[in-house]
Amino acid sequence: MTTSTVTTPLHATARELVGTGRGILAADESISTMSKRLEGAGVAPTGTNRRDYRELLVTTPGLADGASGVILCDETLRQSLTDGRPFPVACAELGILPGIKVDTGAKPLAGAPDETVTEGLDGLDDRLAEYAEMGARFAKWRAVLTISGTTPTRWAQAANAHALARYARSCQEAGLVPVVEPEVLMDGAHSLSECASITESTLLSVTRALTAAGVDPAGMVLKPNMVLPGAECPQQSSPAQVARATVEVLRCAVSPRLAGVAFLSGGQSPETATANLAALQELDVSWPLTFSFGRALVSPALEAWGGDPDHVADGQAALAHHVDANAAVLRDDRSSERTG
Ligand code: 5MM
Repeated sequence: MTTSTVTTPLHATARELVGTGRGILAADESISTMSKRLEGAGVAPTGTNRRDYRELLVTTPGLADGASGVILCDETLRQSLTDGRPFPVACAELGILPGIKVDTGAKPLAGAPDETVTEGLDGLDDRLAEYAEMGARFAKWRAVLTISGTTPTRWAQAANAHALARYARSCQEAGLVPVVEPEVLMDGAHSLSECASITESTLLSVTRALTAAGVDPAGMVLKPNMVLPGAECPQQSSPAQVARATVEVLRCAVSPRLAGVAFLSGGQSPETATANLAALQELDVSWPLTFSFGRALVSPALEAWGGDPDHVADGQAALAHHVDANAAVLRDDRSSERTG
């Protein structure tokens, strides 16, 4: 699977996700995370309200102009819009590739106090087959690494890389594009260079595991953190510094054949995430660099909606504003897609 240069349906889907001057909307919060966020906005955490909120997001007018795909969670993928269309069907009709989060969360890792390994491999092949049947075109799995005096340990990096690689290979065999998300959190007071060094060793470990698993880089998307100083670091960095540090790490740690890189926002404000994404476009790299933001896109929309049916349009306007702002800074690689 690794050496073919033939363009496959997986390559085409991956390029549609990341090579069309658009990005990915991450709306795959687990039931517990989404419930907490709804409660924070004064909305009751019911299945109906989670559904209404995701319907608001995916039916935002013009969303497909800036968003190539949307990541949903299992609950939403099985729900329907008020007009009766199942979410994956409606997304496809709206011009947005439906994706599905398939991990079952970060759980304590034996042998590594305070660290986690992301689980969800048990029964994964059967779930992927079902999701593909329901219309999902890509999948996502997130590993979480923390920077402290003692972490991440090599063991936590290796365990998470191994799981990401097994997940990615299973996705490709099921005909789904894997979005591989190893997130080094921005929590802490570490410097930009510490984040660079930890992100590099994390990505090298992921790349080695993907290669060992025979994952085709041209049929996958990498979803990493940008290289940033910790949120509590007194010395913050400019977008140009963040972009340079991020690209240096990517150049040494990931395959030049990746379909593309779609960054998570990781707790940055919407404005900072967009400014950093814009600075990244200025650098010469072999992959499209785009966004797969969650909070940096949806937080303003949730706040504007607040669970009030009369404010659906306000929520949609807030989402459209941030999706458009990010899409506007992207390079459009559609010409390379056409010439193949
Ligand atoms: C949307 O949040 C996703 C799911 O989180 P939980 O499973 O913990 O509820 C999360 O994986 C998200 O897709 C990424 O972290 C990117 O989101 P941000 O907000 O960092 O851009």
